[in-house]
Amino acid sequence: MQIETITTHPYNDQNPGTSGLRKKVKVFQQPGYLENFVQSIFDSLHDFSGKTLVLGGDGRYFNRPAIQIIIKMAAANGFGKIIIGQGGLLSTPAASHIIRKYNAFGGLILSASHNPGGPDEDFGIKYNIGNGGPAPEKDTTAFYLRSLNIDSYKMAHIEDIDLDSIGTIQIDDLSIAIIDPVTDYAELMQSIFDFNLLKQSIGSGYITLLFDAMHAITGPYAKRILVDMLGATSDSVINAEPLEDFGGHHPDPNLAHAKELAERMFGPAAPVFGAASDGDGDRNMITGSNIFVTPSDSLAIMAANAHLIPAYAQELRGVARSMPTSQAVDRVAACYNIPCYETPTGWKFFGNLLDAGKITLCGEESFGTGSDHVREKDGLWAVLFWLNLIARKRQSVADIVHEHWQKFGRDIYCRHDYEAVEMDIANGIVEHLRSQLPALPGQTFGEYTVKYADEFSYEDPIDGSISSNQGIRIGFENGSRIIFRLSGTGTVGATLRIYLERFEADASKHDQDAQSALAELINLAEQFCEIKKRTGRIEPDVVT
Ligand code: VG1
Ligand code: CO
Repeated sequence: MQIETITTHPYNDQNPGTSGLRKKVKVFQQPGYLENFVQSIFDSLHDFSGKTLVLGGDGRYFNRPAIQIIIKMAAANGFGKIIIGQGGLLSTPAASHIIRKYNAFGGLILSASHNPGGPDEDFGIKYNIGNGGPAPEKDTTAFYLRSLNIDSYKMAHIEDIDLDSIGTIQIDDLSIAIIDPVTDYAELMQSIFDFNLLKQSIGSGYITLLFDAMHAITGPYAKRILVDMLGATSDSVINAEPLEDFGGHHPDPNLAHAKELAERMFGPAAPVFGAASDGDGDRNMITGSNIFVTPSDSLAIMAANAHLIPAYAQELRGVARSMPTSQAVDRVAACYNIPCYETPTGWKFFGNLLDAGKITLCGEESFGTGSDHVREKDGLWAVLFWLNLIARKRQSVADIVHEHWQKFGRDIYCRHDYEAVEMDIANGIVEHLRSQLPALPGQTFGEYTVKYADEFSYEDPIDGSISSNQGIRIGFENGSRIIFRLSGTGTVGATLRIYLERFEADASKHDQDAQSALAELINLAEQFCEIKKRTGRIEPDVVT
């Protein structure tokens, strides 16, 4: 195999964010841009000669050309085997599983997740380590530092690979396996959930369901598992064909973007269960007939009922949530007397806790839930978890949620996102918030007295690493919280996220609409951060 070393010039903006490097496709198409970043990753890793790399993406625009480039680079850098999903497709949780199952050295996942796709939209790439999870911060920092002074990358002279034919291709010492992207993952799901019970419940018509794949990666997975294996009708999966531009929509599973699903779930004759997943298949939105389940509640409900799921019946070791996720799961952990960890935003912070066996379930408010079965959040897993619960409990989604609130109280919750805010204004808001923190504790605003006001910093309990500046928190004596964070996944300007939460113990008040129940906190948040005043906007772009 002939290997060429190609001279390059560094780019100064290849610092991975919350989940890999995300930029506009046009940025990735600059000469050497993708190559620099991939070579920076390989240069920062050690001892992978002859080992296996897993490779796949969510099928968005630029997925295929990027895969052809990465194959040539992985070959030139000495990998012995590359496992690729047919068509260049692998959902993020499936990639995580395949890395683990085949003892790969690591994997490259090509996705910008819920961000839109197409020639003028977003592309992304992230590296996952041998445990199947996102590279920890020490690695992503190393990739970035290397990218700042890289001067060459390596490419092997091989033909483009046929990504659509399953089978193994041998080129000198390199073997390239094109595998079915769904089979291994479907087997894993079968080992976790009660598929016989699910088949009965769906086959008998007790559970009717609707799954919106949003023209993204979960289409083939949902069809195989929900339709072929569990017997759901074929029209139960909508927007099932992965498209390079996701049909021109944001593959973001929330009520605003999964419109058709939302209309049907809140319309007459709604199915029992409805769900959607995102671009790369790691997020989930859970709904039932006329009810939306917040991701924070979903995590808490899963933890409270995990004993009903075959894989978790024996033991729930502990749980974890990202800092801005509501405290609903904390109440379950306290009741069950198991540990509950609070981590910064981003799945990479759960990896050590999962590897060390400290936690079984974890989740984020951003439509992400998962368990120790892989090292990523997992959209279809969450769907199957809920279906299994409905089948076991013989209750509707609404009944499951209300019963949970009755037992544990309700953490009324919402998130407001202000997108594409000018960088200077966003930085000004953060500075302004920071400057108020020392004086806030003890101050009273209406029914809210500030208990603490700080910037979240996390010390990893396993490796002792410290991650600071992970969001500004203002906590009140009554347990309510307002949190401010700048997003680490956007590609235009800055996105300010405001997370609001208030606990309600009184069951007679559980049916309130979150926006009205949180109105006073929403006003307070504006008083603290002045986003409307400073940008002239009148409302958030997205409310979830
Ligand atoms: C967002 C979410 C975060 C999630 C991340 C990746 O990050 O808030 O909880 O882990 O996206 O999810 P940020 O920095 O924009 O708030 V995915 O499905 O985009 O891989
Ligand atoms: Co995602």
